[in-house]
Amino acid sequence: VFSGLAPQAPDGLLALIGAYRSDPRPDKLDLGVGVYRDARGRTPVFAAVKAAERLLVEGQDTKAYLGAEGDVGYLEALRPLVFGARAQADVFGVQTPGGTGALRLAAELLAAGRPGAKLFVGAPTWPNHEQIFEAAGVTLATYDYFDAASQTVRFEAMIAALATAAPGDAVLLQGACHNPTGADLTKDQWRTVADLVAERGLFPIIDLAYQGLGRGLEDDALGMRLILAAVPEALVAYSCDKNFGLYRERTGALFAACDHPQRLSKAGSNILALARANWSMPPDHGAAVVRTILSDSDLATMWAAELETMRQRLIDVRAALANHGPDLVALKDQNGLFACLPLTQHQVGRFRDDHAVYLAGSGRINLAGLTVEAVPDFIRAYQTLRQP
Ligand code: PLP
Ligand code: TYF
Repeated sequence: VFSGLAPQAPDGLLALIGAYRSDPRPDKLDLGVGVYRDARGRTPVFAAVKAAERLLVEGQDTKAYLGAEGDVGYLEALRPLVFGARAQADVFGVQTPGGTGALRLAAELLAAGRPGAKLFVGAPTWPNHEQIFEAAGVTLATYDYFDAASQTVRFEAMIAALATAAPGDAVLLQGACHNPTGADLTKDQWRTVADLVAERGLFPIIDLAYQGLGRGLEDDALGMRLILAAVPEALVAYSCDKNFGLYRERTGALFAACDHPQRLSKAGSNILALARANWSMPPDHGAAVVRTILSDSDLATMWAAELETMRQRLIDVRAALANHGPDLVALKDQNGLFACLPLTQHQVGRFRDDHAVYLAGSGRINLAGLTVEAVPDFIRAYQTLRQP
């Protein structure tokens, strides 16, 4: 068996962790993998998470199995956060190992429910999107999304590409804090996409992995809610790994929304069957932490304040970049951890070799790796590299 396998390249983003760690230069900057960092470069456990964990250590009286749907209280607690005031009877949820697990289930459900359908993904998008959907046998197509030179969403090209989709094709949309570009759709653009998706009978899959890190908890859900309001059925792949700082606890959820009860129940039973065939039951801890926080108003307030501090820090770094770099002004209107700089692979290599700045090969930077104080030096290096 093993000799029949082709060698596979390691994950380019995760490989940056090791490369950065083994660099001895003291002033090195890690702008690679998308984890939040505070101004001291740390990714601390939220105080609200620590408090919830203490409650769990004391109060949890069994480790017996839950069902394939995972922690039902967690799913109930997430619903108002994700869907707001929408009537929630028409949403089915299952806990998943991270947003990644949710995307994998979404991919398998799409392949099972609509064999041969194409999925339109943005160019660029998170590289794992392509791998996850292809691994489940889904055929991919792309829509243009972003132009790095002008730092703008290529909205007309996006709409033109989606207008070529056949009825029944699927489209993957990132709800907020677009990875890798930071460039989100405006409310009007979301409306236009919602109309188009509804009119052409496309099936939306929305990836919401950064709620609360962009414009705020409510605003970051707005685009997704506009899409859901426009279509008869959709999937939402959700992650709590960034907005609760739970990363390695692998805490996510897949939600299916449908205005037709029998169809929703069929989707739900298939999602549970796919979950059983993948991991049987999801890991408990992260979801238990989120449930504990969201069902305790003091802990929920504490969590929201911590998240808001993170969001503000990202805004401050964006403002500093926009102030110091004339060609980076657009970054202050973008959201979340990421921005995509117009750099070649060669320039990314020189950033690392000459300046000890680590970023993804695509030119993506994680803004949380910067401080406001480090911005002028960063911009100087960036401008040196960009000189012809
Ligand atoms: N979707 C996007 C756009 C992401 O950037 C990530 C990041 O990890 C995920 C999904 C998956 O999140 P998780 O770590 O919860 O699997
Ligand atoms: O894009 C990022 O950096 C985050 C973290 O295989 C990540 O989404 C990166 C690579 C990966 C899993 C998560």
